[in-house]
Amino acid sequence: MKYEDRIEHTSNPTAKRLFELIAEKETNLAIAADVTDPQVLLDLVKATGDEICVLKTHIDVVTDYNSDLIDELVDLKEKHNFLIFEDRKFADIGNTVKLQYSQGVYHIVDWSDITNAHVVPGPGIIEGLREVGMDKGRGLLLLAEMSSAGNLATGKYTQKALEMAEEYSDFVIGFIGMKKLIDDPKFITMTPGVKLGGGGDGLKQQYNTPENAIAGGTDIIIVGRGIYEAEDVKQAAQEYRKAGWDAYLKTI
Ligand code: S5P
Repeated sequence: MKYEDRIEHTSNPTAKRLFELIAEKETNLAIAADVTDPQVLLDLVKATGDEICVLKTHIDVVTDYNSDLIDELVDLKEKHNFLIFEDRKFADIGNTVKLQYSQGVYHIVDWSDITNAHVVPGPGIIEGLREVGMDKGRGLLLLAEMSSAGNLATGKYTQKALEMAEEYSDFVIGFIGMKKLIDDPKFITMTPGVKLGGGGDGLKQQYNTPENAIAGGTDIIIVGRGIYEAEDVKQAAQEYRKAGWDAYLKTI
Protein backbone atom coordinates (compact mmCIF):
# COMPACT_ATOMS: atom_id res chain seq x y z
CA MET A 1 0.00 0.00 0.00
CA LYS A 2 1.23 3.49 -0.81
CA TYR A 3 2.06 5.78 2.12
CA GLU A 4 -0.51 8.35 1.02
CA ASP A 5 -3.29 5.75 0.89
CA ARG A 6 -2.77 5.03 4.57
CA ILE A 7 -3.54 8.57 5.80
CA GLU A 8 -7.26 7.87 6.12
CA HIS A 9 -6.67 4.70 8.15
CA THR A 10 -5.32 6.51 11.20
CA SER A 11 -6.95 9.10 13.46
CA ASN A 12 -3.64 10.30 14.91
CA PRO A 13 -2.56 13.70 13.49
CA THR A 14 1.17 12.92 13.73
CA ALA A 15 0.74 9.64 11.85
CA LYS A 16 -1.33 11.41 9.19
CA ARG A 17 1.31 14.10 8.81
CA LEU A 18 4.07 11.52 8.59
CA PHE A 19 2.38 9.52 5.81
CA GLU A 20 1.70 12.77 3.99
CA LEU A 21 5.22 14.10 4.21
CA ILE A 22 6.85 10.79 3.24
CA ALA A 23 4.72 10.76 0.09
CA GLU A 24 5.31 14.47 -0.68
CA LYS A 25 9.04 14.38 -0.09
CA GLU A 26 9.55 10.86 -1.42
CA THR A 27 11.76 9.75 1.44
CA ASN A 28 11.38 6.97 4.01
CA LEU A 29 14.71 7.78 5.66
CA ALA A 30 15.07 8.74 9.32
CA ILE A 31 18.42 9.90 10.58
CA ALA A 32 19.61 8.85 14.05
CA ALA A 33 21.56 12.00 14.89
CA ASP A 34 23.55 10.55 17.78
CA VAL A 35 26.19 13.26 17.99
CA THR A 36 27.10 14.96 21.25
CA ASP A 37 28.20 18.41 20.13
CA PRO A 38 25.20 20.73 19.64
CA GLN A 39 26.82 22.55 16.70
CA VAL A 40 27.71 19.27 15.00
CA LEU A 41 24.10 18.21 15.50
CA LEU A 42 22.77 21.39 13.90
CA ASP A 43 25.23 21.13 11.00
CA LEU A 44 24.20 17.50 10.45
CA VAL A 45 20.52 18.42 10.39
CA LYS A 46 21.14 21.36 8.04
CA ALA A 47 23.07 19.10 5.66
CA THR A 48 20.60 16.19 5.69
CA GLY A 49 17.24 17.84 6.45
CA ASP A 50 16.05 17.77 2.83
CA GLU A 51 16.67 14.02 2.56
CA ILE A 52 14.80 12.79 5.63
CA CYS A 53 11.23 12.33 6.86
CA VAL A 54 12.22 12.00 10.52
CA LEU A 55 14.99 13.41 12.69
CA LYS A 56 15.57 10.97 15.53
CA THR A 57 17.31 12.51 18.53
CA HIS A 58 18.85 11.31 21.77
CA ILE A 59 18.72 14.72 23.40
CA ASP A 60 20.37 13.40 26.59
CA VAL A 61 23.66 12.67 24.79
CA VAL A 62 24.10 16.33 23.85
CA THR A 63 26.71 18.04 26.00
CA ASP A 64 26.19 21.66 27.13
CA TYR A 65 22.49 21.37 26.40
CA ASN A 66 20.34 24.45 26.52
CA SER A 67 16.84 24.98 25.23
CA ASP A 68 17.99 27.22 22.36
CA LEU A 69 19.06 24.00 20.69
CA ILE A 70 15.44 22.86 20.63
CA ASP A 71 14.32 26.17 19.13
CA GLU A 72 16.90 25.77 16.38
CA LEU A 73 15.92 22.16 15.70
CA VAL A 74 12.26 23.18 15.48
CA ASP A 75 13.18 25.97 13.02
CA LEU A 76 15.06 23.42 10.91
CA LYS A 77 12.08 21.09 11.08
CA GLU A 78 9.84 23.83 9.62
CA LYS A 79 12.40 24.77 6.99
CA HIS A 80 13.18 21.24 5.78
CA ASN A 81 9.83 19.59 6.51
CA PHE A 82 10.47 16.58 8.72
CA LEU A 83 9.15 15.30 12.05
CA ILE A 84 11.16 15.03 15.26
CA PHE A 85 11.32 11.74 17.14
CA GLU A 86 13.00 11.85 20.56
CA ASP A 87 14.13 8.27 21.10
CA ARG A 88 13.57 8.37 24.88
CA LYS A 89 12.61 4.71 25.29
CA PHE A 90 10.47 5.32 28.37
CA ALA A 91 10.33 2.28 30.64
CA ASP A 92 8.67 3.16 33.96
CA ILE A 93 5.20 3.24 35.52
CA GLY A 94 2.59 5.59 34.10
CA ASN A 95 2.91 8.34 36.70
CA THR A 96 6.69 8.53 36.38
CA VAL A 97 6.83 8.54 32.58
CA LYS A 98 4.20 11.26 32.50
CA LEU A 99 6.59 13.46 34.50
CA GLN A 100 9.63 12.41 32.46
CA TYR A 101 7.80 13.19 29.20
CA SER A 102 6.53 16.62 30.22
CA GLN A 103 8.90 17.97 32.91
CA GLY A 104 12.57 17.76 33.88
CA VAL A 105 15.27 19.33 31.72
CA TYR A 106 13.87 18.50 28.30
CA HIS A 107 10.07 18.90 28.30
CA ILE A 108 10.01 16.35 25.48
CA VAL A 109 6.28 16.51 24.87
CA ASP A 110 6.55 20.21 23.95
CA TRP A 111 8.76 19.69 20.90
CA SER A 112 8.96 16.04 19.90
CA ASP A 113 6.27 14.84 17.51
CA ILE A 114 7.03 11.20 18.23
CA THR A 115 8.53 9.34 21.15
CA ASN A 116 8.80 5.67 22.09
CA ALA A 117 8.37 3.33 25.02
CA HIS A 118 9.22 -0.16 26.14
CA VAL A 119 6.19 -2.24 27.02
CA VAL A 120 7.79 -4.06 29.95
CA PRO A 121 5.75 -2.08 32.55
CA GLY A 122 2.45 -2.99 30.85
CA PRO A 123 -0.25 -0.65 29.49
CA GLY A 124 0.09 1.92 32.31
CA ILE A 125 3.13 3.32 30.52
CA ILE A 126 1.01 4.11 27.48
CA GLU A 127 -1.75 5.62 29.61
CA GLY A 128 0.73 7.89 31.41
CA LEU A 129 2.34 9.17 28.21
CA ARG A 130 -1.03 9.47 26.54
CA GLU A 131 -2.32 11.75 29.31
CA VAL A 132 0.15 14.45 28.31
CA GLY A 133 0.80 13.60 24.64
CA MET A 134 -2.68 13.06 23.28
CA ASP A 135 -3.93 16.66 23.60
CA LYS A 136 -0.85 17.88 21.76
CA GLY A 137 -1.47 15.43 18.90
CA ARG A 138 1.72 13.47 19.56
CA GLY A 139 2.38 9.87 18.52
CA LEU A 140 3.98 6.96 20.38
CA LEU A 141 5.95 4.01 19.01
CA LEU A 142 6.22 0.81 21.03
CA LEU A 143 9.47 -1.14 21.02
CA ALA A 144 8.06 -4.45 19.82
CA GLU A 145 11.46 -5.74 18.67
CA MET A 146 15.06 -4.55 18.98
CA SER A 147 18.08 -4.76 16.73
CA SER A 148 20.76 -5.81 19.22
CA ALA A 149 21.90 -9.44 19.47
CA GLY A 150 20.43 -11.36 22.40
CA ASN A 151 17.60 -8.89 23.12
CA LEU A 152 14.50 -10.15 24.91
CA ALA A 153 11.85 -8.44 22.79
CA THR A 154 10.74 -11.57 20.96
CA GLY A 155 7.82 -14.00 20.76
CA LYS A 156 5.07 -13.36 23.32
CA TYR A 157 6.60 -10.03 24.35
CA THR A 158 6.36 -8.78 20.78
CA GLN A 159 2.80 -10.09 20.49
CA LYS A 160 1.79 -8.28 23.68
CA ALA A 161 3.20 -5.04 22.27
CA LEU A 162 1.00 -5.45 19.19
CA GLU A 163 -2.08 -6.01 21.37
CA MET A 164 -1.33 -2.92 23.45
CA ALA A 165 -0.93 -0.86 20.28
CA GLU A 166 -4.39 -1.96 19.08
CA GLU A 167 -5.91 -1.01 22.41
CA TYR A 168 -4.48 2.54 22.36
CA SER A 169 -4.33 3.14 18.61
CA ASP A 170 -5.43 6.78 18.91
CA PHE A 171 -2.01 7.52 20.45
CA VAL A 172 0.18 4.54 19.50
CA ILE A 173 1.12 5.11 15.86
CA GLY A 174 3.32 2.07 15.40
CA PHE A 175 6.43 0.18 16.35
CA ILE A 176 10.13 -0.09 16.44
CA GLY A 177 10.53 -3.47 14.77
CA MET A 178 12.87 -5.31 12.49
CA LYS A 179 10.09 -6.06 9.99
CA LYS A 180 6.37 -5.47 9.48
CA LEU A 181 4.73 -7.17 12.46
CA ILE A 182 1.06 -6.59 11.84
CA ASP A 183 -0.97 -6.23 8.68
CA ASP A 184 -2.72 -2.99 9.59
CA PRO A 185 -2.15 0.14 7.47
CA LYS A 186 -2.58 2.58 10.36
CA PHE A 187 0.59 1.36 12.11
CA ILE A 188 4.00 2.66 11.06
CA THR A 189 7.05 0.45 11.53
CA MET A 190 10.46 2.05 11.89
CA THR A 191 13.55 -0.14 11.68
CA PRO A 192 16.91 0.75 13.23
CA GLY A 193 20.13 -1.17 12.69
CA VAL A 194 20.37 -0.26 9.00
CA LYS A 195 23.61 0.17 7.12
CA LEU A 196 24.68 -0.32 3.52
CA GLY A 197 26.66 -3.55 3.53
CA GLY A 198 25.13 -4.84 6.79
CA GLY A 199 27.44 -6.17 9.54
CA GLY A 200 27.62 -5.14 13.20
CA ASP A 201 29.40 -2.71 15.53
CA GLY A 202 31.31 -4.63 18.22
CA LEU A 203 28.65 -3.82 20.87
CA LYS A 204 26.01 -6.26 19.58
CA GLN A 205 24.31 -3.91 17.15
CA GLN A 206 23.20 -5.93 14.11
CA TYR A 207 22.80 -4.24 10.73
CA ASN A 208 20.45 -5.02 7.92
CA THR A 209 20.66 -3.37 4.49
CA PRO A 210 18.06 -0.73 3.50
CA GLU A 211 16.80 -3.07 0.75
CA ASN A 212 16.22 -6.00 3.11
CA ALA A 213 14.60 -3.82 5.77
CA ILE A 214 12.08 -2.38 3.30
CA ALA A 215 11.54 -5.78 1.64
CA GLY A 216 10.64 -7.05 5.14
CA GLY A 217 7.74 -4.61 5.12
CA THR A 218 9.09 -1.83 7.31
CA ASP A 219 8.03 1.73 6.51
CA ILE A 220 10.97 3.83 7.64
CA ILE A 221 14.67 3.00 7.86
CA ILE A 222 16.61 4.58 10.72
CA VAL A 223 20.27 5.20 9.91
CA GLY A 224 22.81 6.63 12.33
CA ARG A 225 26.51 5.91 11.91
CA GLY A 226 26.03 4.97 8.26
CA ILE A 227 25.34 8.68 7.69
CA TYR A 228 26.90 10.78 10.43
CA GLU A 229 30.25 8.99 10.30
CA ALA A 230 30.49 9.42 6.52
CA GLU A 231 32.93 11.95 5.14
CA ASP A 232 30.14 13.63 3.19
CA VAL A 233 26.98 13.34 5.30
CA LYS A 234 24.70 14.86 2.68
CA GLN A 235 25.87 12.45 0.01
CA ALA A 236 25.50 9.52 2.41
CA ALA A 237 21.96 10.61 3.30
CA GLN A 238 21.14 10.84 -0.41
CA GLU A 239 22.43 7.29 -0.95
CA TYR A 240 20.34 5.88 1.90
CA ARG A 241 17.33 7.86 0.78
CA LYS A 242 17.60 6.46 -2.73
CA ALA A 243 18.16 2.91 -1.47
CA GLY A 244 15.12 3.15 0.83
CA TRP A 245 12.84 4.75 -1.74
CA ASP A 246 13.84 2.45 -4.63
CA ALA A 247 13.21 -0.54 -2.36
CA TYR A 248 9.74 0.85 -1.47
CA LEU A 249 8.87 1.42 -5.15
CA LYS A 250 9.58 -2.26 -5.78
CA THR A 251 7.01 -3.24 -3.13
CA ILE A 252 4.07 -1.33 -4.62
O1 S5P B 1 16.41 -1.77 18.78
C1 S5P B 1 16.84 -0.66 18.57
C2 S5P B 1 16.06 0.48 18.78
C3 S5P B 1 16.58 1.73 18.47
S1 S5P B 1 15.51 3.08 18.54
N1 S5P B 1 18.09 -0.49 18.07
C4 S5P B 1 18.63 0.74 17.81
O2 S5P B 1 19.77 0.81 17.33
N2 S5P B 1 17.89 1.88 18.05
C5 S5P B 1 18.45 3.24 17.85
O3 S5P B 1 18.76 3.39 16.47
C6 S5P B 1 19.75 3.51 18.59
O4 S5P B 1 19.49 4.08 19.86
C7 S5P B 1 20.49 4.46 17.68
O5 S5P B 1 20.05 5.79 17.93
C8 S5P B 1 20.00 4.08 16.29
C9 S5P B 1 20.96 3.19 15.53
O6 S5P B 1 22.15 3.85 15.26
P1 S5P B 1 23.29 3.26 14.29
O7 S5P B 1 24.41 4.21 14.45
O8 S5P B 1 23.60 1.87 14.79
O9 S5P B 1 22.69 3.25 12.89
